[in-house]
This record gives sequence, structure tokens and C-alpha cells, in this order.
Amino acid sequence: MTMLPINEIQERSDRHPKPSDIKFQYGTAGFRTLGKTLDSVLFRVGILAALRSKKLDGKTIGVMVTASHNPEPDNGVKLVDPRGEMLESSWEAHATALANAPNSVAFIAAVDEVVKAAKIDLAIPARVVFARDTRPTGPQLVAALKDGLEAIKAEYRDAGVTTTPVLHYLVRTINTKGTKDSYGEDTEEGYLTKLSDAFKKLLAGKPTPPPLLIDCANGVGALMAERFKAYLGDIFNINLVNADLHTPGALNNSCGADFVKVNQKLPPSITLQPGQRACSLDGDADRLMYYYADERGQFHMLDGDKITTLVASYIVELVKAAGLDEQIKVGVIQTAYANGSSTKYLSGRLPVKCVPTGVKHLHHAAEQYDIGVYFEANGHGTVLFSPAAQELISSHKPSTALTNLKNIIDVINQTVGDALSDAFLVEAVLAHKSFSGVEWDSMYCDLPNRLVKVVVSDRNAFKTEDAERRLVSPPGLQAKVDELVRKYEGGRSFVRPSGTEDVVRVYAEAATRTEADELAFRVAGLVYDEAGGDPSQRPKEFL
Ligand code: NG1
Ligand code: ZN
Repeated sequence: MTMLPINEIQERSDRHPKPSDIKFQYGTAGFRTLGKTLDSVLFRVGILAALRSKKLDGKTIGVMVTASHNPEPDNGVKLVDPRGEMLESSWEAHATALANAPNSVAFIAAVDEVVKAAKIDLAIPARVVFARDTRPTGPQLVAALKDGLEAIKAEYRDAGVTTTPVLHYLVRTINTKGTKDSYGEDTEEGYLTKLSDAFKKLLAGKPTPPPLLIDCANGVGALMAERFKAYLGDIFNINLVNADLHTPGALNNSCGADFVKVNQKLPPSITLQPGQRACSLDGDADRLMYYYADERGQFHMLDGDKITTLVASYIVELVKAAGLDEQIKVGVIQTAYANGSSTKYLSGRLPVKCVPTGVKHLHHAAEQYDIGVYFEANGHGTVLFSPAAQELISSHKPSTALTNLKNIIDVINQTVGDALSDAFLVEAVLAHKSFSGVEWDSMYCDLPNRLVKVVVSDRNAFKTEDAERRLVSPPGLQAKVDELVRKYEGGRSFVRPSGTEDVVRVYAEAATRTEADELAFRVAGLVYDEAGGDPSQRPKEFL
């Protein structure tokens, strides 16, 4: 029987001691906190990824080192399962247990427990591919990860500095190579070629879209967008801003998709000409926010909900035009953060499902449809085509609609939300529908909304139900929220603990901006009072 290389693990683990004062948690986005505290976590994730690969018969597991839209000093790490999807939930507890073992001896005992609980055959080889974004703590964390992989003798491939969606793409292509489910070449060139070829085919014969300004959040998306330029040729021009990878502190700072979504305004570094369209990526290029200036120069945001609406409507049109609407059903998945107007618009046309926050919930729900379109309001999303739907599309009688549908499938990164792939998808749909930003925006009118964070002593005291739209704990708080909401015409508000930050989030919608702000802050005040915060620290804006 093959045993764990205990001495090797112990010796190397001693070089990556766990900080005694931190409790790590594998949450919706993996481990995420201050980068400089994560050394032991990365070493242990190396071992965990290898165990996951052994459990899955030597399939390649992905490891991405990133903290996405969070500030530059943060970092994080998450595992990617063989088809490019998020780590299976039952393993999140294993990850948390390994990360919190107080010392090397306890860590080895915890590894042993995972091996037993998951019935892992240690004789099976382990394969891992990893990548990191541009954060300054990345190289050191990758070194710790490699140490873990080497301790357990895993084979690994270093995909270098790249975007989260490219890492997911690599995992899927490596695991499907040479099979009937092959997803493309397992290289960055393979990714660039697949997406750009499909995009060029979609634009062929259409008027060239205006050049697109892309705010790269001073992150790794800048590298990938720059590489795309050569593949796009002169069929589509992109101009990059916030593409500075050298100034310390610049990443996600007053720029990027999260800045735009949360502040509902342009990054100060960008000016748009009247009519001009632009978009922002986040720090690892899996989120996308679009926006445009109207003829008076006024800013309008086109978020994940607007992307869903545009893309889902176009796909429905194509499926119908191809004569496949009886066989292929298109559905949309949203979370409670979706703007109420988008849900109303879409529900009148398509099946719409609401699931808890977190990509894994959206992704799994989207797999239940022949074509499942999902985007979080914050701009993270993609479209999934079931194997049966893809089979039908590839064998159905040829038509223009069918060819377009095939190219749409290829321009989309089905493994995860991919800001650049989504931007090409949006541009292709706009070109096919002859839409400008104004026409796209006018599909429905957003309800004014406000998102507020509340710092509480224990966010775990907040428990929800009904896809996070209602609180069950602390007892009695939901009734108070309901009472407030009733005072606002068309009002909606909900409270949930964040899965990525130590805060509780409050979201509110109402008929006017002032009312949405007021409702959000009043609910935040309820949360603050309930959660036992220091009254002298109560934020003044919490009315
Ligand atoms: P939390 O921190 O659980 O609200 C945030 C986003 C999610 C998702 C994750 C992962 C909001 C309100 N929440 O989760 O949608 O993107 O980060 O990055 O945008
Ligand atoms: Zn991200």
C-alpha cells in the first residue's frame, strides 16, 4: 500500500508555519485574506489539490492564486475541478480543516483523515495546473504552493501569470484532450485562437464596431487583452486604460468592474465622448461591467443583468430562427442582487431561477437547462450549453442562424465567467442586432438600488433562507426589515452575511435613488443595532 511521504511533508511543512492567531475559511471564493498571511495555506492547498486529483483518478486539478476585485494587499487561492468548475462543496470542509491545523504534526493527521474519509488511493498519480494574477504577494505564495506539490510528489504545470478564466479553460482542455468532449488546445494560444476566431466569424459581413475602451483594473486582464490584439487584427480595435502593472497599489484602485458597480460611476481615470461605449474588468478578469455616455455625456451602467438580458434574448432568437425552439429550452439564473426590473423583464419571456450568491450555485442551476444563461449583477457570468443541446446544434440542418449559434458557443468560455470572452459576446450581439448602448439599455429601466456593508461582531449570527432573500436569524430581524420595506413604494431589501469579507451586506431597491439609499441605510441601522455594535461607532449615515 502506498503511504503518504510523511517525513518529506513534515520537513517542508515546518518551513510554512500557520499563523496562530488566524482562522482560515474556504468560502465562496476559496481562501481570501491579506496576502502576507497565506503562506501556510498555499503549502497546504498544494497537498489538498494533489489529494483531490488522486481522488479523481489523476485528473488535472486547477489552483488559481488571486483575490479578484479585492485590494492589492489581499490575495487568495481556490481550487478548480476537472471540468473547469468550482471545487465540489463537500471538499470545502477538508480545505478548511487542513488550513487550520495548528502545526505540522496536526496537519499530517488532518491529511490522513481526508485520505480515509474520501477513500483516496495514494498510489494514483496527482496532476495540478496553477496560475496567479499580478499581485505582489503572488510569487512567494506560488513558491509555497510548489513546495506542497513537491512534498506529495504531484506532477504540476505552472501556467504563469494569467487570468482566472484562462486557468479554468486550461483545466478543462487538459482533461478533455483527445476525447470527444475536447474543449480546445490546452494552451493560452489555443484559448486566444478559439475565442478570436469565433468572434471574427460572428463579425464577418457586419459593420466594424467602434473601438472599445477597456479598463483593465491595472490587473492581469491587461496582459491578456494586449495579447488578444494580435489575434483580432483590424476587425475589432480595443484601447486599454488602467493597464499599469508596475505602480504599487494601483490594482483595483479607483478603477475596475467592482469600482464601477459599487459606485455606479465612471472610474475617475476615464472620460467618455458622447455615445462612446466602454467596459471595465476586475483584477483577475472574470467580471465585466459595460457602460456608455449618452449624447449629453451622462454615464449609464450596463451591468451583469443587462448583459444577461441582451445575450439571452439573442440566443432565444437564434434558437427559434434555427427551428430548434421545441427541442432547446433557454433559462436564466440570477441571484437576489439582480435588479428587480431585469427579473420582471426576463420572467415575462423565459424561465428565471433565483439561487444563493456564489458562482457555484449559478453554474449548477444553469446546468439544468439546455442553454443556461447566468450573470451576477456584478458582471460575473457565462452561458452553458448542455451536451445534448450542443449535439443537436452541431447536427441540425445548416442555416445562418445555426452557424451564428455555433460561433456563439465558441466565443463563450463555458468554464467560468470570463470578462474578455463576455465582452466579445456582447459586441457580437450588438453588431447582429445593430444596437448601440442606448438601444441595449432601453430593454428595461433599472430600479435605483444601493448596496451597503455593515461591520458586525459575528456575521455567522446571520442565517438566511429563500435564496438569501429572507433572514431566519437573528430572530425577529426580518419582521423589522419587512416593516421598513412596506414604507417604500416598490421597495425591496434583504440582508445576508458576505462569503468573502467579514461583513454583512444590505441591498435595497426603491422607486427613486433617494429612497433606495434611505431604505438601505435604515436597514443597515437595524442590522448594526441588532448585531450589538458599539453605539458610539454607529455610522452616521445609518439614519
Ligand atoms: P459575497 O462577499 O459573498 O457577497 C461577492 C459577490 C458575489 C461573488 C463573490 C465571489 C456581491 C454582492 N457579492 O460575494 O456575487 O462574486 O464575491 O467573488 O457582488
Ligand atoms: Zn474576479
